[in-house]
Order: sequence, then structure tokens, then C-alpha cells
Amino acid sequence: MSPGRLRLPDPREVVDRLPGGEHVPVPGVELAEVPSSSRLHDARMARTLGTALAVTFFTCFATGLWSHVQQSPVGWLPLPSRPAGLYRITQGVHVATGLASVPLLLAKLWTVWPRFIQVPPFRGWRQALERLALLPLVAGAVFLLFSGTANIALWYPWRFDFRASHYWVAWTTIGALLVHIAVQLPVGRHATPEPTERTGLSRRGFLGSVAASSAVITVATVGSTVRPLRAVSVLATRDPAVGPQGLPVNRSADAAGTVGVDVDSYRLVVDGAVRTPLSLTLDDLRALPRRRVELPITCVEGWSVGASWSGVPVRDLLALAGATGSRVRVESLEQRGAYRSSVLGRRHASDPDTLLALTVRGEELAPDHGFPARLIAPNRPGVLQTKWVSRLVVL
Ligand code: HEM
Ligand SMILES: Nc1nc2c(c(=O)[nH]1)N[C@H]1C(S)=C(S)[C@@H](COP(=O)(O)O)O[C@H]1N2
Ligand SMILES: [Mo]
Repeated sequence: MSPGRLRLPDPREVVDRLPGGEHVPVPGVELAEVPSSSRLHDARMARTLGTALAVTFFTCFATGLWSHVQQSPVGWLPLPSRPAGLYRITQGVHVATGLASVPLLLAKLWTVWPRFIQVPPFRGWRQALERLALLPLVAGAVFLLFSGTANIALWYPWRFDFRASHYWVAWTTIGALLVHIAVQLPVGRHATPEPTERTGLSRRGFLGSVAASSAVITVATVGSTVRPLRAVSVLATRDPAVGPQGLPVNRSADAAGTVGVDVDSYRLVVDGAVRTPLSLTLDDLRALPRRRVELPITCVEGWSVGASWSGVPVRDLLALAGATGSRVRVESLEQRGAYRSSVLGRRHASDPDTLLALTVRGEELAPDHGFPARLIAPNRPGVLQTKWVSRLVVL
């Protein structure tokens, strides 16, 4: 380094400068001196918080992609219907790790902020690249955490499609994160100067409060899916025990325009790729052999609740109609609305626990839960558990 290009501080002040003195393991990636000498702004702190964030972000990314393929299936990946509670776990983990990332990200930005204002902003092309990757990384991380939190809080302050934007920003953020890690990894291993300053908040105290904030956020929200914690989950946007028949409702029968279904004229139609199309009255349907299953409703927005359902297995209806196809489009009485129909893949359509449910917790379905019949299938996001079902089209 040429001294003329840097404003070097007094050597006594740079003992724990970011990220650590004279270690220059990768040409051009040496991290510049910054005007702060606190141990809370040093490379070790940045790396500790960065490691925690990498864990939560990769977990969010993996579980998010998993959620994405449930709703936008790809041909080469047949979706399993087992284990029955898998999606409940992956989506619960997605939302919980996402929310726990909020204090981590704030702490990380606070730790590294002196580097954003350092002069010169970068030295060499490697550091320039690293700096450039920070833009999509920071902007993307903030966007994901903000849009995700707003989504589960049922606040939609945007005009764009949440799923599409959250999905593509996730890819760019993870790409930028990989670049960031690739550049920082060799630097980090060498930079471990012991801080000299002993005043103010200690390293342990700072990390402890960040960890405590994450823990409080988790406990305060995870009760929307971990039922025993519902009483202490004061920030949870859903109480999994509140709603008709003790189950929350996202879209009510009123909102869907399916209130007061005429029981006499109701028909369940099974057609499409079948030998004998069916048109069953509600009494016909009720007279068929039923099965009872214990399955959760798992909303993509992070709440979930298990219940016992009984109804007619979809595969029995397909057998009755002599289905020649293996996938099924489930259609609702609802006329408009993004979730008025869903498709059962081969494995879900043939799973004995995939039901056209007629009861929940021993009672006829409440209108809000899909009276007279609703789909309930194992390992499936709530958005695809179609309510007020009136037609199965075999594909
Ligand atoms: C507070 C943090 C977060 C929350 C509350 C959150 C919430 C959500 C929710 C509710 C969905 C389901 C959307 C739907 O199907 O309607 C979702 C999907 C997804 N999330 Fe997050 N998220 C957060 C952070 C992240 C992060 C950090 C990443 C990636 C690094 C990520 C990646 C994804 C992906 C890839 C999907 C699938 C999108 C799709 O279906 O097309 N999320 N998230
Ligand atoms: N026809 C129809 N079915 C639907 C929906 C909808 O809007 N329309 N919402 C879905 C969503 S997002 C969820 S989480 C579940 C919730 O089921 P519940 O209201 O019985 O708890 O229903 C699903 N079924
Ligand atoms: Mo949902």
C-alpha cells in the first residue's frame, strides 16, 4: 500500500482497525482502516454476525425454494405427500429464521457501517467487486425481511406480486451473499487482532443482546404454529386456536361469496380424463365410505394448526369415476380469488389421506372452512387446501 493513498491514523489507534492490521492475505481485498476503534466494529464481530446471518439466510433460501416449488411445481421434481407434516416444519422454520434475522441484520449493519464511509471507498478491483456486491446484498436482505414481515402481518403495502418479487430478490440476494462470502472468507481467517479498548459495551454484552432480541422475536411469534407458545406469542399475527371450530380463517365464506350454498342443488362433479363422469349430490357424497385423518392446515404465512378431518378419499372418487389420468384439478364454488382452484400431483392424488373433507373435529365444516366439502391433503401448503370444492377435473 502506498501511504499517499490513505489517511493513516496514529499507529496506536489502528491496533484493532477493521479488520486487522497488517494481514493482507488476498491482494486487493485488504480492508481499509476506519475511524472507529471499538471492538463492536471490528472484523471479528462482523464475522460472527455474518456467520449467523449466513445460516439464517441459507435456511430461509432453502425452505423458501421448497415453498416455491409446492406452488409452482417443476416436472423433474415430483412432490412427495409424505412426511405429512413436512411443509408445516419447513414453512414454520422459514418464517421463524426470517424474523430472527431482523436483529442480526441490524446489528451487522451497525457493526460495519464505518466501512461504508471510509475513504477511499475501495482499493483494487477485488475490493471494488466486493463493494458492488454489497448493494444487492444489503438492499436484497432488507427487502426480503421487510416484504416477508409485512406479508405475514397481512399488510400488503405494495402493488407488485409478493411471490414473484420475494422469489427473484431471494436469488439475487443469495448470489450477492455467495460473492461476499467468497471474498471475505480468506480475509476473515487472518484478521483476529485483540481489541485494546476496554470501555463501553463488551463484545459479549453486545452479542448477548442481539441473540436475546432474536430469541424474543422468535418466542413472540412462533406461537402461531407452535401451539403451546400461543399464550406468550404476543406478536404472532395469528392465534392458531381462534376461529370457527378453533381454526383460523384466511378467506371467509363471506369474502369468497360462498355463503349459503344451496345444499339441494349442490353437486360434486368428477370429470376430465375419466371413463364415467360423476355428479354427486351432497347425500351421495355423505353416503360414501369415509376416512378420518389427523392433518395440519399450514398457511404459507406461517401459522399452522393440526385437526382431525373426515371425508371421502380423493382416490376413491377417482376409482369410482374410472380415472385414466393421475393429476387432479380441484375447483371451488368461489368465482374469483387466486386460490379458487389447485392441482393435486400424482402422489397427492393417490395418497389415501388426501380427502374431500366433510367434517372437522367431529362437526360438519363451518362455512368459513369450506362447507360443504374442502380438500385436505398431507404435506401441502394451506393455499392449496381448496375450500368449497365443487369439481374434480382429472388431468
Ligand atoms: C422476515 C423474513 C421473511 C419472512 C417473514 C418470509 C416470509 C415468506 C412467506 C410468507 C412466503 C410464502 C409466500 C407465498 O407463497 O405467498 C415466503 C416465500 C419465500 N421466501 Fe421468504 N420470508 C422471509 C425472508 C426470506 C429470505 C431471507 C429469503 C431468502 C434468502 C426468502 C426466500 C423465500 C423464497 C425463495 C420464497 C418462495 C417464493 C415463491 O413461492 O415464489 N425469504 N417467504
Ligand atoms: N376456495 C378457496 N380455498 C382456500 C382459500 C381461498 O382463498 N379460496 N384460501 C386458502 C388458504 S390461503 C388457507 S391458509 C386455507 C385455510 O383454511 P381454513 O380457512 O379452513 O383454516 O384455505 C385455503 N383454501
Ligand atoms: Mo394461507
